[in-house]
Amino acid sequence: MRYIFVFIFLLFSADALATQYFYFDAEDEVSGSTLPLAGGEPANFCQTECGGSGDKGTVQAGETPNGSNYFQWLTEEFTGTHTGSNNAAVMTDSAADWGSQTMSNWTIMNLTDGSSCGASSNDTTTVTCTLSGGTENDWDTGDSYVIYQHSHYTEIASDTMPTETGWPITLIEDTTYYLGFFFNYQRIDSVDIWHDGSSTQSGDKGVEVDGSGVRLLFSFGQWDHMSGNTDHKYTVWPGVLITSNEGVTWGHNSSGYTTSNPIQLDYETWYAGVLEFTLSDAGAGVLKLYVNGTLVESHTNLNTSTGDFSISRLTMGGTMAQSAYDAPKHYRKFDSLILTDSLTDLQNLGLMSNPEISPVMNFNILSTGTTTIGVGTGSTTIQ
Ligand SMILES: [Ca+2]
Ligand SMILES: [Ca+2]
Ligand SMILES: [Ca+2]
Repeated sequence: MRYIFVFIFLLFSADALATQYFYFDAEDEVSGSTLPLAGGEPANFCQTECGGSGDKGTVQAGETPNGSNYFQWLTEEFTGTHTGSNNAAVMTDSAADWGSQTMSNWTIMNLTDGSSCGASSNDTTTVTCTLSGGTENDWDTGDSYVIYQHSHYTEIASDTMPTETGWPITLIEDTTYYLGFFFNYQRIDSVDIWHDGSSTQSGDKGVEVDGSGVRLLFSFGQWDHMSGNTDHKYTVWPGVLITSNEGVTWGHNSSGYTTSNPIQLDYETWYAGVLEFTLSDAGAGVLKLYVNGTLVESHTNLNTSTGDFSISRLTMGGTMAQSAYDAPKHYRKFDSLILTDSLTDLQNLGLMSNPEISPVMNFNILSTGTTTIGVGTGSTTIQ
């Protein structure tokens, strides 16, 4: 892996040099390994330890815009039949093996009855929740079910985990920062991950920059602030979620994209995503979203912070496909996750261009002059 934390601004001549606050490209991890936790690592991916559920993220080798490794989550989906008695409130599947899963809020659908609910508890073979919306709202012997994962909430460099060197990061008001990454959502058996069409909101929280006074989102799926997606497509959008500017999403407004014409993305395809932002509690904040270097959405004069400009973590995999929370099992791949103040870093990493057309084979081309700590063993020296 490569983790980079930078605390020192170096000055050569009159040039202020870039600061990479965090960078992870998975190159030094063993394929198949679980994303690292605290304990000898300068950063962690804190998932079930931080209230997340589902299988943990793993490093994988394969086709990626950056080097030969990427990291991914494989979400869960369970199907079967109720093997308990008729008119039961608790669903039982004696063939199930859910001992290691905590299904809090996971969606359970009784496909026979037409009812559904969010799980309140489960053990190895049973799930408890209160069915509604169906003909009987209970479980009869032989009723078929499907269970969808609610989230895979993951904190990167959580301040709740021990020995997290370098976090929280204190950012500077009115300074431009960039969160960038490659992403690729891969379906299984060509089953679309999110709903499409009109009025079928189906959105992920996505990747976030979080602190006590900051919460900025790069979200995925379909969102009712914009027109529904074309069949087999999804879209992305930025958002601000803080108390003084709560729950703000808008709609695409740049490069020909509009609320009625949102950018349409394909599954099984790598994209470069960038969230450009400045923090302000005086109405001077900026939030911009780019896909493959194309500005899709741009907003200014925002309150993007409550006045606390520190970033305590990046998060990934909050709620999926809300509000039905019914995303079928799928892969979600990422690479080159970076938080930087340098547009040059993004350009060098290929995060401002189309990775399917011009893949970046050189993954060690961050901008020069930085001081780094916490670089994983085996990493090539950063220039
Ligand atoms: Ca990589
Ligand atoms: Ca019944
Ligand atoms: Ca569809």
